[in-house]
Amino acid sequence: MPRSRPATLAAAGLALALAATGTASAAGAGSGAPRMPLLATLYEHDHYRGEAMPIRGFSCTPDGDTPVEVDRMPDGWNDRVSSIDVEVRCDLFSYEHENQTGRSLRLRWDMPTLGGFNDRISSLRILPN
Ligand SMILES: [Ca+2]
Ligand SMILES: [Ca+2]
Repeated sequence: MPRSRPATLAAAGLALALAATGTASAAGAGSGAPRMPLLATLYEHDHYRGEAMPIRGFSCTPDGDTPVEVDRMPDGWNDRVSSIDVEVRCDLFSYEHENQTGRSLRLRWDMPTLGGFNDRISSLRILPN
């Protein structure tokens, strides 16, 4: 009887170790998984300065990939974007309001300034060009 207790504790310790390993490997797989291609990078200030927000999704190839739509900007990014780096093969439509409404601006290449769209962008759609 005195022997069964340590055995039970050892088994419990093993189960804990396995659980911890499982959690760690799941997190590792997540961070090590291949990333979606970069489609565009949005910047807080003009000329690609300040905080940057990358947008990833299906690559901009014309073989049936779904357009990437950002119906509303992530927290802190509404009406903030001042320059955009658009990856080759992508067309980026930026919109004044959420859900691709309001005035729109089509960007086919990098834009160091956004003119009338400065600090106004509230949604996006990205298509192969
Ligand atoms: Ca800005
Ligand atoms: Ca807006």
